[in-house]
Amino acid sequence: LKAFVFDAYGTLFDVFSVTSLCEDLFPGHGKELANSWRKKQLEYSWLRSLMGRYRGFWGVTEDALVYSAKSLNLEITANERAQLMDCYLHLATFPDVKPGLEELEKIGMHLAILSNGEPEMLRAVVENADLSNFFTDTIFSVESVKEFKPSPRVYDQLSSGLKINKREIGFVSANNWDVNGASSAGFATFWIQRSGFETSEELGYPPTHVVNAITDLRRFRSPK
Ligand code: 2OP
Repeated sequence: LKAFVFDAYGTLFDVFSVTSLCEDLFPGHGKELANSWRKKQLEYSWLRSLMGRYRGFWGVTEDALVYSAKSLNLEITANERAQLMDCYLHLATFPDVKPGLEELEKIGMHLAILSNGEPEMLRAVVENADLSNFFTDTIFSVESVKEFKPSPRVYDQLSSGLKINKREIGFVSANNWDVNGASSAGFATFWIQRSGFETSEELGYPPTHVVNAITDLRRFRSPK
C-alpha cells in the first residue's frame, strides 16, 4: 500500500463528542439525542441518495438534528440548534488519531480523507483538530459525485484523485457499513474496532483487515 484513506466522522472524529452539549441543553436526554442525531443523519444520507435528491451533509446533519429533537419532544431554539451544529466543526479526535497519522507520515505513506462531509465543513473540523498538515490537498468529499457513501461512485474517485493505483490504496473506517461499501468497490479495507463491541454488518463485503487503532496500520506498508 502507498496510501491510507480515512473516513472522517466516527473514524477520525468522535461524532459522540456532541453528547455533553446535548446533555447541557437537554438534561437527561443528551445521550438519546446524540444517538438519534447520528442515526438519522446517516439514514437521511442513504434516503437522499436513493431519491436522487442530494443535499450537502451540513444540511442533512441539521435536518437530522431537527427531526431527532422533534421525535424526543424537545423544544430546540434557533440558537441551540446553531450551537449544536457548531459542535460538528469542533469534534474531538480519538486518542490514536494523531500518533497514528504521525507514524504513517514518517514512513512515507500518502494520507487522505474521503467523507460524506462537504469540503468546507471537513476543512474546518480538520483545521480545528490541528490535523491540516496531514491532509494538504487530500480531502475528498462526496460533493464531487453528489451521492453519499456507500455509493461506489464515491470511493471510485480516489484513484484519480490521488493518482495512485487502486490496488495500492487502503481505505480505513470505523463504520462497518462504510468498510463494506469500499470493499464492494474493490479497495483493500481496514476496519477499526476501537471498543471491540461493534457488530459486523451482514452485507457480504467484509474488511480485508481488522485493527484496533490507527496506530496499528503501519505494519501494512508495502516493502520498499
Ligand atoms: C463520513 O463519511 C461515514 O459519516 C461518515 O465521514
